[in-house]
Amino acid sequence: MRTNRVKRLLLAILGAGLAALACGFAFIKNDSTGLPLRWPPGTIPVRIYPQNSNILSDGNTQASSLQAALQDPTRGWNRYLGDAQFSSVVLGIGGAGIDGNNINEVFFSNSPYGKSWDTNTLAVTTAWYSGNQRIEGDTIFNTQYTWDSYRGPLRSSQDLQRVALHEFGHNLGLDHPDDAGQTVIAVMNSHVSSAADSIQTDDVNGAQQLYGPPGIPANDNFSAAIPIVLTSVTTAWTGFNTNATKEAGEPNHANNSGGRSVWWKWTAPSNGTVMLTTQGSVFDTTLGVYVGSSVSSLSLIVQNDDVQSGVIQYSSVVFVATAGTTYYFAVDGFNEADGHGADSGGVTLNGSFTSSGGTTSSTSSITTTTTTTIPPTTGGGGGGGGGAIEGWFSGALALAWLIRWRPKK
Ligand SMILES: [Ca+2]
Ligand SMILES: [Ca+2]
Ligand SMILES: [Ca+2]
Ligand SMILES: [Zn+2]
Repeated sequence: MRTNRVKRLLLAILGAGLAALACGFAFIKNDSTGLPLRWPPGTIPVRIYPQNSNILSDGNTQASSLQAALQDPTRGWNRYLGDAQFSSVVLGIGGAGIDGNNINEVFFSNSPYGKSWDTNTLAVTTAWYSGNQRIEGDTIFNTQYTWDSYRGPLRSSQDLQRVALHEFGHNLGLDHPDDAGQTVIAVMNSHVSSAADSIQTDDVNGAQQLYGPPGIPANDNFSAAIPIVLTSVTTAWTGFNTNATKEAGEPNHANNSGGRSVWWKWTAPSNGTVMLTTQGSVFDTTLGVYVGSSVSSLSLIVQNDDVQSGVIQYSSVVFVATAGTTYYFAVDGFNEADGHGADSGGVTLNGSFTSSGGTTSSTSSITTTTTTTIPPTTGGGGGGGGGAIEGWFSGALALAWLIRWRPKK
């Protein structure tokens, strides 16, 4: 479901970063749905306005260093993204962007959109979104700092490419893992550091939850459903529906056209009750449970779109299983018919099974139950904790921006 256009501001802060162990990328989320924001599949256009054309320490210009952070085949974000790619053009030196014009612009300024820079802020990225979808992200670099381009330990001048990797990660929808209570080495941590001069594993994992890894998932087709074991213990299976497809004859799941379904299959070890949810998936899912031997001749057992319509957008079903019967579980993304197809990204499917003891299929009839409504135990998004968003709004600049952080239609 779409809601109002909203903007947030993300800051890159100058200072020493923390490096330790753990895992946990974080996302910029839609507060209403608890789900991450991301660009729709396809091209993410970016306009770059360099400050100058000087040759920097690593041989780059500002323009080529910024472009490398977006799309260099060994250093940029693009190589990790399964269904979206930055595409940049370099425009006039000294040019500036416009806030709220639905165009992604990268430029340098001593007063970003008329505001004063907060102390120690290197750069900002705006985060306009609508529903769960990013619609604009401008990145502005602080001209009060001297910008160079280099790897390794931090120097007195700032490493443009390192800060750009961070800011463009915000553009993709990533938040600060350290602000979310995580202790990982990541270019997305809130402070620039010597520990991460390039995209790190945690950064990649976060980006791929949103945009998937390159390629098509192995369980795209019904016939390639991944067999799973579910006895009595609550179990979770993960994957991606990025670049998945809808097959000819495939039913709509939860009465939505979808279009990026992935499949699992499970044979009931005994009679009993199964509960499935897609909680932890990073997008608005649909879920269907079927029996049948081909994708075009399935019998529906139970299906669900949202636990709470438009608010808690993961899916949850309960059904009574018969010993020896094979059930097919389809997870698809909700399709808003906005031209972007079904939502996609990291999928989590959780299952629990309560055996009623019988192992004899004394009846061939299948009992269905209605879907359940389960209160969320978290915001519903994967990775990272909540509460980080307010962390961006410290200091004078942030307060100024906070006033501008308004729904706009
Ligand atoms: Ca803009
Ligand atoms: Ca499929
Ligand atoms: Ca849903
Ligand atoms: Zn940041």
